[in-house]
Amino acid sequence: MTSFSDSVRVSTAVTCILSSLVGLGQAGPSAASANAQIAAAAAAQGWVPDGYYVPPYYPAPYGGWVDEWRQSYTKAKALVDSMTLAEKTNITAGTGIYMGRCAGNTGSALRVGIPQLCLNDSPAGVRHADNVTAFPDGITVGATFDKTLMYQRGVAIGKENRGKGVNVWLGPTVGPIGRKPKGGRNWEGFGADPALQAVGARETIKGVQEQGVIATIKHFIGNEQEMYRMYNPFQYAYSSNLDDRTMHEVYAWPFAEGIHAGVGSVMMAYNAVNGTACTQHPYLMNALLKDEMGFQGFIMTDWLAHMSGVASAIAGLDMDMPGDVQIPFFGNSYWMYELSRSALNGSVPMDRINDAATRILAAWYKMGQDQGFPATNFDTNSGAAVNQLYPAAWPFSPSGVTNEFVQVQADHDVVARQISQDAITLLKNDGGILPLSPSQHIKVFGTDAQKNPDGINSCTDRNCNKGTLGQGWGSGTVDYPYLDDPITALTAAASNVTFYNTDSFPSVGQVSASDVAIVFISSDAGENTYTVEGNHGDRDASGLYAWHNGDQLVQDAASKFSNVIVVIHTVGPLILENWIDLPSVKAVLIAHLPGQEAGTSLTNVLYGHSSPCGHLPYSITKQEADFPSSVTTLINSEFLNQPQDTYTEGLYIDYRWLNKNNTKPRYAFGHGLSYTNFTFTAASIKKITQLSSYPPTRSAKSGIPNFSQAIPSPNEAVAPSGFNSIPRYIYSWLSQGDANGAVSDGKSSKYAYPDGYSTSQKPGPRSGGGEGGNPALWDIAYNLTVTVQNTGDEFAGKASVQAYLQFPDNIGYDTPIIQLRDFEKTEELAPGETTTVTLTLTRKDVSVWDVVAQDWKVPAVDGGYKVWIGDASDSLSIVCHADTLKCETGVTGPV
Ligand SMILES: *[C@@H]1O[C@H](CO)[C@@H](O)[C@H](O)[C@H]1NC(C)=O
Ligand SMILES: *[C@@H]1O[C@H](CO)[C@@H](O)[C@H](O)[C@H]1NC(C)=O
Ligand SMILES: *[C@@H]1O[C@H](CO)[C@@H](O)[C@H](O)[C@H]1NC(C)=O
Ligand SMILES: *[C@@H]1O[C@H](CO)[C@@H](O)[C@H](O)[C@H]1NC(C)=O
Ligand SMILES: *[C@@H]1O[C@H](CO)[C@@H](O)[C@H](O)[C@H]1NC(C)=O
Ligand SMILES: *[C@@H]1O[C@H](CO)[C@@H](O)[C@H](O)[C@H]1NC(C)=O
Ligand SMILES: *[C@@H]1O[C@H](CO)[C@@H](O)[C@H](O)[C@H]1NC(C)=O
Ligand SMILES: *[C@@H]1O[C@H](CO)[C@@H](O)[C@H](O)[C@H]1NC(C)=O
Ligand SMILES: CC(=O)N[C@H]1CO[C@H](CO)[C@@H](O)[C@@H]1O
Repeated sequence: MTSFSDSVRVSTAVTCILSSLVGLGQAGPSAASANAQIAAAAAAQGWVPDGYYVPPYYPAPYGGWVDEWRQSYTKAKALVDSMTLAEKTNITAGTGIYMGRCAGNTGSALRVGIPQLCLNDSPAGVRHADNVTAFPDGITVGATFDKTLMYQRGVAIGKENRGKGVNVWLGPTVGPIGRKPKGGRNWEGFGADPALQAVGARETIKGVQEQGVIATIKHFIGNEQEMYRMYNPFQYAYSSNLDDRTMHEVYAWPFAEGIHAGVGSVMMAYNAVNGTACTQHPYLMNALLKDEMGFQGFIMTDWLAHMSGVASAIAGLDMDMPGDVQIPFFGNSYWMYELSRSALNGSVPMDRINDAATRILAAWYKMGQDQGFPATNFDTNSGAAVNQLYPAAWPFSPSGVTNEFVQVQADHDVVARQISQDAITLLKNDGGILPLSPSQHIKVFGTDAQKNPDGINSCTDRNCNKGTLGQGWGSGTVDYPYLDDPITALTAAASNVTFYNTDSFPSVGQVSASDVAIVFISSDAGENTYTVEGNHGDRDASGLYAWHNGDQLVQDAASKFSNVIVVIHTVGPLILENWIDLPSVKAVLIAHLPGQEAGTSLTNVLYGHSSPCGHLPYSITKQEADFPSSVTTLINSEFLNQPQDTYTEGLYIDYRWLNKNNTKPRYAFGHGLSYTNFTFTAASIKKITQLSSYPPTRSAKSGIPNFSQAIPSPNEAVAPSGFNSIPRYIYSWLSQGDANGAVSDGKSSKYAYPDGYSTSQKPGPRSGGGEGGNPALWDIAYNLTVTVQNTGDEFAGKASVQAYLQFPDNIGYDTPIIQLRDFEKTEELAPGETTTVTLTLTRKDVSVWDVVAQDWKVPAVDGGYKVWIGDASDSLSIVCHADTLKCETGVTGPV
């Protein structure tokens, strides 16, 4: 087992597979339909609560009717028209896990110039690669509330992926949105708010795709916890049950924004929604993504989440990743050769396959990948220069060059460090203890202050919490090129530092009143692939308390020192009540997940080279139970039944819930202190577009491709004679006998299509019409400006300006009291310096989803909307009125 044992990466991968294999299932065509039936059974069995159902929606809408994509579609369709059936089905699926250099590798169509496409994680950079940057995680980026930094990180991530030859980058993550504070992968995304996620996704996608790399917005949708997210033959994935309005106004909102930004691909989640697996969900793919949101790119599965052949194809799936059935390594697939069979037997209409192939190639053309795109030059399966090329073909894999060690970091450490620094969120600073002076004597406590002594990458996919916590764990990670840890930076910044590398409070001898203790604590989470210290991805064991007895460490330090500063590296909210009010706990900073730049970014803030300017991308409550049990409870497995995760809290996640329930958090969403003070004055609101109740009528789809329906000759699916295949590699070919047999199957029997199945293309819903939805939804309705001044006299700093919308009363819709709609970060303002910030509200921002009309409705045109402006959701001192177009300053906020 050389290739497996000499590579850390592959051995992890094996762990990953093993965990997905918790049981064994059969592969091949019978399994395909069996799985589809199983999924359908969930609803039929009555496991899904009353009222939740999957509306049929067929056929899969074609792409190609949006102007921005027209040229790419024309090229793509022309190419697809010249391809054989086996070429088309080769590019719509992967060749099998560990059957190529990247996390996913599509089949090629070299005859017509289409290479294999490399699909690779992670939302924070290039996973399993050398000479790359380990960028700060999404939650850290969200905490900057800085659109420019979000964009610049996207640019850098795009450049690194391009430099390594990654065609399709598997990010950004906006689902999970962060509904459950204990959810395992919330840190991959930008924070527990649809607008914050939407802006994070949009800016990231722009930055990445401008480099010619296809971005993938994921995971659609309802993957709000890690445990029981995946189907296996013994266990159903949980079903996220959510109503139409909650879907539109909360969970789909960031996806719509990403699609509006032109994202090239969408990844479907592992779990089910309303009882049906996302990867074969006709309403999610055909209705929401492709028709209503006008998505023009391609939809892929999450890894090993493919459940069925025909059912997933007609439900709108375009790409099966990494190509295998749920049990990999045997060379079995629901697509590839089975999709060729399904085409020949007539079960998957040929125009569906033409559309899927065209969507993939259109994205490829749109990013300019037909010209000068670098070939993949690294290998996620091995760090060696030469190794087995197809580890899953062991022991038959040929060897070859696996890594060329291309250096792609450039100066990306600069933006990475800036983000880590600007994310640092100062929660408390009693007596102005911060910033410190270099001459102060510092005692540092906690193993989180120093990098993992076993090696920064010693835990594969960061599946341990040892040393400085710079990233969560799982597929959302990047191997560190280095880790600038806090203790190194502190030692460099201060003249007298003593480090106690322990999480149990040590004997410290005599402490003087002026001594400062800095205590490092952490809380980790990640993907369900790994269990870390009893946490199964989600924080099910630790709950919302610091790991490694960190809360005790703080209390012990506070009993000895009168000046305690707490630095927290965390994936999300923690309960701080055990120590937050202790008089000696003077300052608390959340440094989030800083990636490789954990040290200097922190000391720059601690020593006042920069004022902290991060803001909380979630609320920190006093107790977990301040949220409803629907979000505090992690769904458990159910023997033989499908676990149900029903979103009874509806629109009311995070601060929306707390405000509705009049519960004061410890620190509100958006909170973050500075070393200086800012005033917000001279606010104004201007009406930009006169709205109507509903958006103007969408235009009809024009110029949609005329895809051929004709079933090709069976010969198009047969391998050329003498083709030398790699064992267990997944190909799109059938034997001549099977190909001929498929044609006769199609004549003698018919696939049992679901109710509501149809093959005639529809005009599309009234709420659609462009990428993301009706283009008028992005019309600017109101502009607001506010003057920001740094009124301090010592420190420069950046101000966060946040705009929260309050709908008018009596509109007939229950709406959250306030909802974040836009935000801006100022440049660094010197003491006394002033700037003007503009915020915008689009038509969509002032709309609710009308479930009856199935459209976005402005419930009170020119009505009494209030736009609250401030620097946190509970610090809103300006209100602007959409009806009178006047603003007031110095007011008391709404919550
Ligand atoms: C889930 O069921 C609700 C009905 O309660 C329906 O409105 C919604 O569209 C369904 N969502 C999906 C994605 O099927
Ligand atoms: C499918 O892709 C594989 C991998 O690149 C390649 O070997 C094979 O020839 C392709 N099949 C067709 C029909 O082009
Ligand atoms: C066509 O092939 C697919 C894939 O094997 C299978 O699921 C489907 O039932 C077949 N249809 C017919 C009519 O035989
Ligand atoms: C560092 O500070 C400690 C007190 O905290 C003091 O005892 C020690 O002498 C100092 N070391 C130096 C080199 O100044
Ligand atoms: C509000 O929160 C309190 C305290 O957690 C709880 O007892 C109460 O049931 C909540 N009210 C609502 C309407 O959810
Ligand atoms: C900011 O203003 C508040 C109240 O006006 C004041 O108490 C505080 O000291 C000021 N902080 C700074 C850093 O200037
Ligand atoms: C669409 O293609 C079919 C053949 O596949 C052809 O008969 C028909 O005229 C075409 N329609 C248009 C509008 O090009
Ligand atoms: C509204 O604000 C946007 C964003 O700053 C700006 O591009 C636009 O020109 C403004 N429109 C008007 C009429 O001021
Ligand atoms: C310039 C540079 O950092 N090169 C590194 C690329 O990755 C290899 C393998 O990790 C290192 O050995 C090189 O030092």
